[in-house]
Amino acid sequence: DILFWQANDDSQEEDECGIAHGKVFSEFDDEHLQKSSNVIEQIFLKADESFDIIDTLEFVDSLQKSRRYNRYVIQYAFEIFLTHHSLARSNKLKVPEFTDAPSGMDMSTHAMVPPVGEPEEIWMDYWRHDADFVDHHRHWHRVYRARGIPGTEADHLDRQGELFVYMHRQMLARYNAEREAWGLEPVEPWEFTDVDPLGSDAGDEFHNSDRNSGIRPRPAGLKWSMPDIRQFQVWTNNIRRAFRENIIQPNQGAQSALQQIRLGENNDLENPSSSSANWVGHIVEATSGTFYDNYGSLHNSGHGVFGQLGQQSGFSTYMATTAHAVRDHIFFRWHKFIDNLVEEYHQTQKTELGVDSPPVVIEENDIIISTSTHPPDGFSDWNENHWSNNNFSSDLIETTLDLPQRQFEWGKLSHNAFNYHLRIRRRGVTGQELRLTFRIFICPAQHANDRRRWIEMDKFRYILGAMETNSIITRQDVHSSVIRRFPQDAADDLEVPLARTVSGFCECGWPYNLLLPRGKADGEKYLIAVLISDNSIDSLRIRSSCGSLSYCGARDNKYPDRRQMGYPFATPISVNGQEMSVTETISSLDNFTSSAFVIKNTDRRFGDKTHHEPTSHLSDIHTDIVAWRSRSQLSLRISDEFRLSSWDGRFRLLIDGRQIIDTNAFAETGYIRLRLQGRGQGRGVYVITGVTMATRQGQTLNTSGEVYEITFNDGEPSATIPETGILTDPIQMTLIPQSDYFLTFTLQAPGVYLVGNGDTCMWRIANPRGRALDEMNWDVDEVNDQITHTRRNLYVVARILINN
Ligand SMILES: [Cu+2]
Repeated sequence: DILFWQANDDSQEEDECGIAHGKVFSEFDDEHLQKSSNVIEQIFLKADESFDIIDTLEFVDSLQKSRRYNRYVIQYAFEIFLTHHSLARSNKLKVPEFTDAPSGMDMSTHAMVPPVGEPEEIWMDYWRHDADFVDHHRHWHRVYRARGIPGTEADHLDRQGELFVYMHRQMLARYNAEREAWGLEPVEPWEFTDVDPLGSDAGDEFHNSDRNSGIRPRPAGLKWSMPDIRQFQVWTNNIRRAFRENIIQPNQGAQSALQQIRLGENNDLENPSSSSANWVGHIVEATSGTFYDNYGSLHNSGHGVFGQLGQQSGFSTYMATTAHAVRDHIFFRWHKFIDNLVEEYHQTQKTELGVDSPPVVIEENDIIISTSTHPPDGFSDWNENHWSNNNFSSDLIETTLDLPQRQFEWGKLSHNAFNYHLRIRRRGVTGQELRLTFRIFICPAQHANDRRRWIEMDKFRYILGAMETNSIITRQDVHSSVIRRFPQDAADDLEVPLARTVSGFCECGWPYNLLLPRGKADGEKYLIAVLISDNSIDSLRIRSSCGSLSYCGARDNKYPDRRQMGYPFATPISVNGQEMSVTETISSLDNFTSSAFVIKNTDRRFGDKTHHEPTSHLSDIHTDIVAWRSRSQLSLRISDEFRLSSWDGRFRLLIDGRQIIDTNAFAETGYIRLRLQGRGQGRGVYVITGVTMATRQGQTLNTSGEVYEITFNDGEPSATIPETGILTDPIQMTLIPQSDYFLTFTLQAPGVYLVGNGDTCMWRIANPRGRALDEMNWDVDEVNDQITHTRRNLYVVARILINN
């Protein structure tokens, strides 16, 4: 209950930690972070003192009900407690997942258009809004909280700065792979003076949910303020100077222990937490406040600027919170800027691959990616000192893009289960056990020489016995080190003796369903690369049996891989001192190889319409417009009051066919009537004109077939609609269940408030599960008189569409 508690208080009064009650708490806001620390400490203190979980929960509950603190702060602090405190872990408490199924609004109210014609940014929405992906990012920031965890000494976890950079860099690699499959350009870095023409909108289902109150769509076309731009330029220049001079300056007057940090000096594998890569991450994210004077809080503050763009006080956009930031395409542009900045430093470094190689050989024919759990016949045939057969190829791996499965999703990508079959042979004589680290990556084939396009897929330890000359290894996708693993899959993992269950970090990791990029409808060529390194140097030891080793480390442990994160692609590569491209490196090393395979996607979201251009048959009025674009101008939460839409013009309202259950009544009478209701500006009436109704054309935003003109008061083409609502003249048409309709009209009032009634029908903007509002209790009898037996039969989930 604590995490879902609604204060029903959106007041802008300050609470005791100085954040207004109705305000969305932002982990990217340095002030908010510091203020939340006090609440986190109170909860940790209570848990430490009582060591009683019930006491602690009651304490949090009373703290929340006392309303001394902003509810989001309490919820955030409580999540930190669940993630990090041993009392929560030993009681197997964890942050619950939001697993609600999508409501009936999903696709149709999101007004999705099939991906045809020129690629559009919105085609990627299924990926950005994937609930498991959103959770991954949110949970990572709970585990790796900037400003540290009470009871631990440092203000950050082991190698947090480095992991921050690496985890987000991998998100970008995957994002670009996904974009490319749609024909979209790779993500552009944000520049401070840019203006985003698109904005961002998570849709009605998201914004109608009480859970997201306080969060608003990000408007298009807004600029950063000049003071912000100047401030960010100063910070960026100071960071560049630190890279150039190899010195990071702490704040003036920092404790004496904090000297300036010399970059480029501490890159030895014995002490990776003091590596330059880690320090660079710390100052860019601003994990700790120690360097704030010179470098600010570059990454976090950027989130803050986007979070406040065009918002009234008390509201913010997705970017303000780690729980939702990835929904906004601007997140990736911002992170591309951050990543490019860090890359400026990485460019000055080298990763030497000619040394430390274990004496093993793996070649192109020794890697298969396959849907079968067994390697093909002959794969293991061995002839004294070499493999007998080399004619193997990988299977075609299929992905599917389907309808949404969880709340706020726009689609769901998944892939066939697959396995890696690998074979290695020893170079030289037997007699010594070899401890090896396998690292598996994929990359769109055409980008093989762009280090930052390689996607980590797996990393595991393997021991080649002292007398073994060769070995076959099969590894399942569900055991991947990057994913958040399903507990039931831990048991048969190769590494079970090395794993241990540490709750708390189990929720951390890349979602399994997104392990593979989508690929193209007609197949897309990828490379899979395997690098085998020396585990006695890497020290890949203990791992959590469920959380992701690559992204979450292991609780209470050092990060379990001493190599620079992203190894071997973290920096430019050299082999025996000579700089080489990725493909040159692969062909020059025995312990590094690649092989091709194909990913092919089926899009099931639009039935067979995916590959057809929509015929532009639409538009009863605007024949020059080929499609309607959805806008959520009315997606403001309207659960308990009227809200101003601030729009006028021509609109289109969807009548969702799945909500039309029983049309016997229509068939009997042969006509329908619509009831229109709402409130004009200043609680007045509003005027509506040019009203038509027609069948929706497939899943498009167009209409087809007969257009029914709708009149009022015995033939008037327009109507003045009072707050109490009016009915249209009878319309001679029959509604067919499962068939969608559009009501199209011109709204002449500049701004109108709309609200509906849960029981009957008509204009409805609120939550489709229905919440009748007392003050709006319609005269049901009157409605029943007019539209016999239609209660609950016709149900309009309103998505107002505006032409564009
Ligand atoms: Cu992040």
